[in-house]
Amino acid sequence: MGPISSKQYDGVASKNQHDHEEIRTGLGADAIAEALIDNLRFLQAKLPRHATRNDWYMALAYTVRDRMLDRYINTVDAITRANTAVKGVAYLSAEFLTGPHLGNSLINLGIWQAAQDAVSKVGQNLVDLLEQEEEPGLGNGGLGRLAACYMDSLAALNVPAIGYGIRYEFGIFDQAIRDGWQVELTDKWLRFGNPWEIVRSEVTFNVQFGGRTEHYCDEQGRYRVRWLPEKVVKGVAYDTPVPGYRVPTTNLLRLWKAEATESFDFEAFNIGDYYGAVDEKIISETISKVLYPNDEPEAGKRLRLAQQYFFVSCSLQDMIRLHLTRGKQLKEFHLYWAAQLNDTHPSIAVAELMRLLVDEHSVGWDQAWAITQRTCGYTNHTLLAEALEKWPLPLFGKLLPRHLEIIYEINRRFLEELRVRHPDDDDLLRRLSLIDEAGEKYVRMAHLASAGSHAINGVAALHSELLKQTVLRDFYALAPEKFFNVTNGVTPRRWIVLSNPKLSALITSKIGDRWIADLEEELQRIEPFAADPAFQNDWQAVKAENKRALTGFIKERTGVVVDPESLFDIQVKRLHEYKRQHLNVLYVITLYNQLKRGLNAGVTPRTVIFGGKAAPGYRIAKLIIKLINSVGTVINQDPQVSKVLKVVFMPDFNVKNGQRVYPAADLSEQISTAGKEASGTGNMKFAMNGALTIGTLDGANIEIRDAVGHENFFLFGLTAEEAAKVKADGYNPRSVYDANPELREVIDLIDSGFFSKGDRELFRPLLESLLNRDDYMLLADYQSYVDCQQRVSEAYRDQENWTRMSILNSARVGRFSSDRSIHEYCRDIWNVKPIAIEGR
Ligand code: F58
Repeated sequence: MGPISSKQYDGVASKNQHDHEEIRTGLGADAIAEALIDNLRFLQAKLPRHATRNDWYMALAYTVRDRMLDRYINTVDAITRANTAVKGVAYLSAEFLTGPHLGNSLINLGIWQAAQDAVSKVGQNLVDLLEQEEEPGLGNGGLGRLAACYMDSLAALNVPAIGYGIRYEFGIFDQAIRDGWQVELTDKWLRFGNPWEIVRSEVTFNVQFGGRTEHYCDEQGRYRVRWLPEKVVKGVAYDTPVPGYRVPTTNLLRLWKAEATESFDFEAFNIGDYYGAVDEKIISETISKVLYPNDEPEAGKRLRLAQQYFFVSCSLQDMIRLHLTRGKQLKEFHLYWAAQLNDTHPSIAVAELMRLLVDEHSVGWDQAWAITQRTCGYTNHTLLAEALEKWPLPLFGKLLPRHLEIIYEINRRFLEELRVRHPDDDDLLRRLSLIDEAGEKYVRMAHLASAGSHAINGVAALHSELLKQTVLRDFYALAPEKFFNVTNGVTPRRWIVLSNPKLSALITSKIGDRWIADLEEELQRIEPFAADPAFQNDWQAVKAENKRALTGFIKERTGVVVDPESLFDIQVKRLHEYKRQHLNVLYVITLYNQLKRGLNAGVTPRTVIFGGKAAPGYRIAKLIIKLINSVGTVINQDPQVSKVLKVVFMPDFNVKNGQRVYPAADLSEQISTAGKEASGTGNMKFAMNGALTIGTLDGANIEIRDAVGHENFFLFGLTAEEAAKVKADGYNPRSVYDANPELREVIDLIDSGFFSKGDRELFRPLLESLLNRDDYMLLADYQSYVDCQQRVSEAYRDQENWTRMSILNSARVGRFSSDRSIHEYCRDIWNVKPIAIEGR
């Protein structure tokens, strides 16, 4: 079939050259092109000549979705027909930060080229259509993105899985920068519809809230509890297929939308209260309205607890329904389902599964508890004390009265057992209790998750160790066999193949393309080329090309013109004091001062790029953004230094922008205070794309450094242990300031109002916090960081050696593929095996 002119199709239904099925499932360019026209006509009611670019994007999305749904059906069929028990994973997460679906789906289905050809047959361009997609920002940062990488890897490894979460109507806010300050704009991602999901109007569950409980004896004389809720909300399933890379398996991301059980309260309506009748609907629907944009939880947000319970209850009811429709018994529930709790946000699952089993399905308490523990696993993502979720008891009891009773009962039995083992240790009991009774009473969600799970894991080796020594120390002493480490990973499909096609082609030209499905084993095969001049040249050319592309993007989004030949020094991540973006700023000002003093002979030109959102209520984080922009304005406009130093803040860092950023980096900033960053995952994305890291011994940095070789990593700063010791010995940041003239000059320059048009008040809160408390020990690490940056500058001047190190970084970080992480979860925690599916 030749190229299809849109004229040929105008006014004519697509000819039946292929049978209907081929249009919906065919993977060749012709079938795809026909499907585009077909979808445009029958799903979108448009003629090609009237179609906008967005219409074509939608047509392509529907076309791709059809192919994935076909595979999904085969996956389900394989599971239901298997003659042995097939255990599936339920990944419970309040956040899934998937990023745009189109490009990733084309790669995983293996139809990129065919789609490109089909799209050009209809006179469109694939790159333009990819640009159209509005990303679902249903997560805050690393935790939500990790869930998305894990969904990709589960499918790639043929592990049956459902990702369960919330279909927020508004995801993480869009960030704009006005006058250097962050401004938040609502994320209206569903504005033009979402072609990737299908609504399952028949898959709905009721979720109860509030009210009271009644205890009674049933006909058989058994003690029972009835929950008489004040309110019932309906959860409706919205499914997005998740295709595995070049395998038949296609899993589901099932997100719940909240709806009112009755759209009208007819009683209110009948007595003429029209608005009152609609009110109820509005209250119900607020549950899935908006993602909380906080980077740390705040106690006391009733709606957030309601969101958590809402999606967990729908998900567990759904799992039980699937289990029973497959004809299985509830006593074997844990043999068919592994439920992973992505942090404590879904930890109410422990109490809810108990409630469903005991109250709704009449399973005895002990058996229900055994099932619950065997089903659940808990992943912790933070050690920050302020980030550990706890709910004020009165709030909890009012919203979930039955669950509070269940938690009391779990706690009573738990403490009883403990008392037998440790009869005289009341303090231990107080520390382990699911209820914090020190002052105002709270339900401790990490304790509920730990008690109710058979496995507890941290997300990097250091983090898992610190977990055992600090926040979960008592739980570790009690049951050390429950503790695991699973170091995070990221999917190479999105973070190399999709975002860095040129590097992918170069790697494939040397070692074939097996690395995409087996990064850990295969990627190291490029190592022998690290010192090969021709390969180095090609490697450099790819990086240069990616940097030029980012240069254009920066110009478009910020107006700043940067030098693509300078060292691209990048820090992109959520804004948080522990991540220390302001330490980076202190260095930038140090460099500026050096340049002003005329120390620019042989300088390495640098472009320092920042990106990341601050929680809307986090004042100091927002002030750091303002500081970055203020420093940038002064430096970028200073003719004496701006040729060799530029500072840019890229607004609205998200998945889509990440895909442009990681491939263009020379230097990856991973500079958190040691002991504070649980793992980090951006660090892995940078290294895979050939950036060298400047970093502390924190989170997965430690493992990355061990993997790439210590000589290929720029290390600085105190270790977690040293930092703890310095603090314990009475850390005094002001004495560091007093003793270091270069640091003093930097702080004094900010203090003088030099970057704030003479306003000496603006940055005072930041400086005061640094000089008086410095909780995150920036001043303690300052000199070590500056010295290390100096080593970076020198190293970059030897381009041949830098390129060799860059290649070695990529070659040696294969183990940070999320495929490896998922393999470990399957083996150590879930006891889940891949399924065999016949098919494409
Ligand atoms: C992040 N946590 C960790 N939390 O900070 C990071 O080190 C780790 O690599 C990543 O998880 C994946 O394990 C994180 O992103 C959140 O975004 C939560 C959102 C909801 C409120 C509490 C924080």
